Amino acid sequence: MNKLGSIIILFVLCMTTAKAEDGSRLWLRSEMPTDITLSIDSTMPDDDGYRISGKTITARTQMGLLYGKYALLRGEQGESHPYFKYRILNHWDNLDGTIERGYAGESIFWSLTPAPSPRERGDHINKYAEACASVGINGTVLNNVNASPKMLTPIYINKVKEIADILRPWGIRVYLSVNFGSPKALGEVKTANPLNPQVRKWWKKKTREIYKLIPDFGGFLVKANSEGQPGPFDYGRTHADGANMLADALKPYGGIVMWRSFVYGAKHQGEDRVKQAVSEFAELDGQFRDNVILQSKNGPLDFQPREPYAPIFDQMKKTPQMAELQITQEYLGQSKHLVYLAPMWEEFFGYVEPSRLVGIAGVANIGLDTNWCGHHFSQANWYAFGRLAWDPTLTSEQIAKEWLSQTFGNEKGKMKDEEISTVITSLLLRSREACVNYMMPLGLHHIFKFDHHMGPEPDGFKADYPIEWCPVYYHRANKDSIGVDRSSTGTNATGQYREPYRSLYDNIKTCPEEYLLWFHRVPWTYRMESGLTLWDEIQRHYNRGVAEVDDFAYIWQQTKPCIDEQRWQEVDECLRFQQKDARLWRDTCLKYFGSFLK
Ligand code: GCW
Repeated sequence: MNKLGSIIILFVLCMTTAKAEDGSRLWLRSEMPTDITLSIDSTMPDDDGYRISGKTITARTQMGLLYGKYALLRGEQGESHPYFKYRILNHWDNLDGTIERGYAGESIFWSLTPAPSPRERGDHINKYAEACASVGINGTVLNNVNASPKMLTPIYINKVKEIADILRPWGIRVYLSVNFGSPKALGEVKTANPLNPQVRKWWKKKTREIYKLIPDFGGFLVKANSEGQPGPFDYGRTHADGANMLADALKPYGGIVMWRSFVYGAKHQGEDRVKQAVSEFAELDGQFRDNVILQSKNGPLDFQPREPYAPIFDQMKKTPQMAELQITQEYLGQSKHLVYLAPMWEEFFGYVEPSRLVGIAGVANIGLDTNWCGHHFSQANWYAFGRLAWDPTLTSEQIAKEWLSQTFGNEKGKMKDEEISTVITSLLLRSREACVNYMMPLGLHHIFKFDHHMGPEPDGFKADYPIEWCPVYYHRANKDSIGVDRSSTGTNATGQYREPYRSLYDNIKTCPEEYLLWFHRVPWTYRMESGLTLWDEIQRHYNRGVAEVDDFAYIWQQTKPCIDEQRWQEVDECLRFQQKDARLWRDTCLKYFGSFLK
């Protein structure tokens, strides 16, 4: 058959399978086989793992059987066990229904008055829970780390119970972010000093009240003395004093405290921001209770498209640690850009071995939008987070393929056209590097527009705000050079890393170019590996980023016959926006940086 003939047949095949789809079913569109055999084997390892042979699923627990069913659906055979004990979503949802850094509509849990109760939202929450369970997520923090003290009032604790009851059959425990100042803010004690007996008593009582309603409650997540949140420093106490007080209250029930290391501008104000977490926490290593876990963002700054790993993972030797990844794309085009994040997380695990962590937290990208995540392809990031939390050795490619076939394949998870599946997979895999290139190549960082973080503002400077919120602080471009000297001749941020990275990053000759301007201040005329000057290389990266997005848009055109109409259109619109936005990034940044070279 000639090529045209086969294209026509392919087209017809694809058309016959295309049905109206709006993304609301996520990756859960495949039919569960009816002839599955389930069996319990109490000799299996003591976790929620499973073994699949043909259509027989064996597990030690009921949850293992459930996880096994979804694994069977994605074509798995053999035995699999969860790598991390804690696989937790962090929702930055506010009690009025808004979501901090949420780009997919309002909260699925909370809403402004007249508030539908979680029970009325039950179907939705149930579907959410199924999606989480299908990839092995086993915990969820229901509210923003910038937490309202109201969260701990009886009316809200009752709502938490309703949500917990819906999530429980899916193996998902609820956790809450708590405001450290709660006892004082609620007017029940005059202080929130963690060593004050009244305060300690208040937290014990509150914790008892929660466990009475929710016996399997998971514990607390805390952002303290960071970005204006209250904390133990307010009373001259340490992070350990604060975390241990909460840990003591939770201990009798088996609960944990996840204490965040995302801090700057408090105790070490004026120090290079990327060094401050280690400065605040390293001296406390060994002082935390055993049910405290330190939760740190993957990079030392703030969820940038590319950051070196956070050296706090090297410095805390005795404290259990969790990594916090951001699924919602605050700095990666939000719900408008197609950026698949698994390659970024895979890169992180290449530096911070999963064996050093007890858990993974992911800042959720979920809201009430019909397709849950704003962009149809942002669903892939929710999926990938769960899969990596279960098994961090999975490759981005494998996860992309699984997600794609379940999300865009037929009801049996088969893509009609393997070639289309291959090109979309490669698009997904290229998308994060493309974003780095058109936004901030070669180690540039945080040159985002103020506050909302969508779009470029490399010249950003506002005298009224902390300097760490101003883009110019992060590149310091002038007529001679650009970048921040964080080597031993500068802020010595490199000194916080373990070897071999300390030496590798410290020396401009050995520092990987992708981190060059993060760690070094470099003359515009510096010769890069390519032989180009730094300035020419910067331009090349920005242009490459734009060309990549153009290619994604072109590829998407080719997929039209194989993708259902609504989703195809919506993705197409987003890609057109992304093309424009990539140009905006390139043109704004090159114009600004170029102005120093005139
Ligand atoms: O940089 C920031 C985000 C804030 C967020 C903070 C954090 C929840 O822009 O919106 O607050 O990180 O992680 O605490």
